[in-house]
Amino acid sequence: MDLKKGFFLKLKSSFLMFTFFFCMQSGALQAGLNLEQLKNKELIRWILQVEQLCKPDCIHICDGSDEEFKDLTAQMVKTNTLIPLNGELRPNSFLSRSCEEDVARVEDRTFICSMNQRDAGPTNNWKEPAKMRKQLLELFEGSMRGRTMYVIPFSMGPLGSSISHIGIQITDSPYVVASMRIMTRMGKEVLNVLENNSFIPCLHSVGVPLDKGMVDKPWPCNPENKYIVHFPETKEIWSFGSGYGGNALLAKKCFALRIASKMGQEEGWLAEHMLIMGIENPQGEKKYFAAAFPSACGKTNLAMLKSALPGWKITLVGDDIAWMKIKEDGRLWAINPEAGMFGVAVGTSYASNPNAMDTIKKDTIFTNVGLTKEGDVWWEGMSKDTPLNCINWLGNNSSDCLKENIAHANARFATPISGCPCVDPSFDDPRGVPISAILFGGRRSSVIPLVMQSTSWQHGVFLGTTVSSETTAAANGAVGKLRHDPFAMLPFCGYHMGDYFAHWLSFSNKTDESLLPKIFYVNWFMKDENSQFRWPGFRENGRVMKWIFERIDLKPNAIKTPIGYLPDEQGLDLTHLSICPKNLANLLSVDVMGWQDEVKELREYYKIFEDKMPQKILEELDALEERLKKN
Ligand code: SAT
Ligand code: MN
Repeated sequence: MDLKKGFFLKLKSSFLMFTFFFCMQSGALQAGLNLEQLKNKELIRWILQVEQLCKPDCIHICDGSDEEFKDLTAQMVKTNTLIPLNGELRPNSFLSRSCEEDVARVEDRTFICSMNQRDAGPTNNWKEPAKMRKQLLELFEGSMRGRTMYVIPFSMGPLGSSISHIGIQITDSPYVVASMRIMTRMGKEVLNVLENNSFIPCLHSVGVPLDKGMVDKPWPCNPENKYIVHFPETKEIWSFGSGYGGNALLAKKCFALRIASKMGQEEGWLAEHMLIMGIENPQGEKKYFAAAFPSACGKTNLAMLKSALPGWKITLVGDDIAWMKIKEDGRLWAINPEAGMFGVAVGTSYASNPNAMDTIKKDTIFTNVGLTKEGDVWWEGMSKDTPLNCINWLGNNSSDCLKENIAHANARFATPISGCPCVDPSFDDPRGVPISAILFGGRRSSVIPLVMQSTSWQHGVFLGTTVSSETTAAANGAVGKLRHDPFAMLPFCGYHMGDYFAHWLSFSNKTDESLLPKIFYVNWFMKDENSQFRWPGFRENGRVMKWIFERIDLKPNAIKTPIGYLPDEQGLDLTHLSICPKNLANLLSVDVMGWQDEVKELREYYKIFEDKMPQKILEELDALEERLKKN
């Protein structure tokens, strides 16, 4: 890591020791690890430089222990940042209510500060790195006054995996520390692995210094000055002003997607916005699928599906992010870099996702959901009736404020994957799992059929570029607006999206194409004239998974159409499913006019990528247009 390019000065070791003793003398270091136990000089330097800049009252280096989590959460209960839930109903679980202006990712405040604007591409906000650094330095100057500065060592992926990487987040938010303990493999063991290896520095401040006499808020944040900034060349993350989700838990979208996608491009691997699931047929044969859907489109539900088809078993490796690499056997292997799920609460129920409901029975931090009078949580869609006298996410009694929702639409639960009843036995395997199928999907009320298969890797990559979806509450802004979201990576690709498409195409040169996963496109969200979903969804999606599973085994249960392979008449297992024939026909046919409009729309959209748009993708578009004409 070349810190000189940033604001960091190389400090002499004598100065380091002086600062260290100074902290000790003044009682600035709290329990946890101390600087002397850190072996990585680069890390010690960085910690002290950040301390000089942000001027916290004390430093706490997290060891990741249960005691530490207990102390932290007890302290946050005292400051009203956390509300402990009824221990009999939901042991070791807490509710947090964010500030009203800090409820989702802020895409318009998210920047990719590459040296050249062209490298950030047309889909990212950009600012000259030197200017952005200057601005950030001013903001971070003294930003942690009156607060504790936490140092969080974390591993993305199983410790010791050749696909894993280490990050260090510095933050002044204890809520972020507790959440990172759930979401990542965090603590002492990570430092042992780190030794003198490199790490991704992730600096975060809520941006609210506490001067003498000031009383802290339960959820401090700085809505006027939010900055989520990535420096892809120096691999640094700086986040200021927000305490929520992907803005503040920097391991997640900032590191595991934006920075890691750039690392993947440089080093020949993939960092993707994808769930990873195991799927076993009644004969006990098992495969792994990865699936990309935009935020809040049901990745968590699909990743732990209880299939409606008897004997089919689905197991969870990851619900949001996959890191994938070609191994010596020529196949694409994946790990889930995360250790927890940050799932959408609203709509989660025993009907939609029983495994998630069982996972969040304990050890969970809920944010922006309702609080029942029994001290439990509630949100819209959890059960049919709203509980009486529920306190909504704003802290108001729901019977006094009938117009307000109980939970915010982007309310979340942070919960450990290890607590999920259907966690895959290979979840923690450093080797990862071999991927047989890649699925793309979005929220599309028309045109895109229930399921289709690409005819080649190149055609599959083309399908990835065509993903568009109706926007959700996961990011600030309008909900339900159709937008292009290639590979479900629009807000998460850390470099030029045209180069990203080319990177995907290059995988067919890295190995024998027959060893690469087969690529599919699914859409559960097609609607009829009355805005009712044509496909029942949820457990019935297991039927689509079965078709995909069998296609990988080359079962000839498909017909070739201009858009790709679709299930033939016997293709989809519809045993005991009641669905009207008209709906089924719509779900499994080619809407030629709709696709012709889609082609026109894509041709326009691709123009934003200028000469970085790979020729092979344009050829796929031309070929699709030709096939549609002949139909
Ligand atoms: O980015 S978050 O983790 O806050 C939520 C999402 O977009 O999936
Ligand atoms: Mn996501």
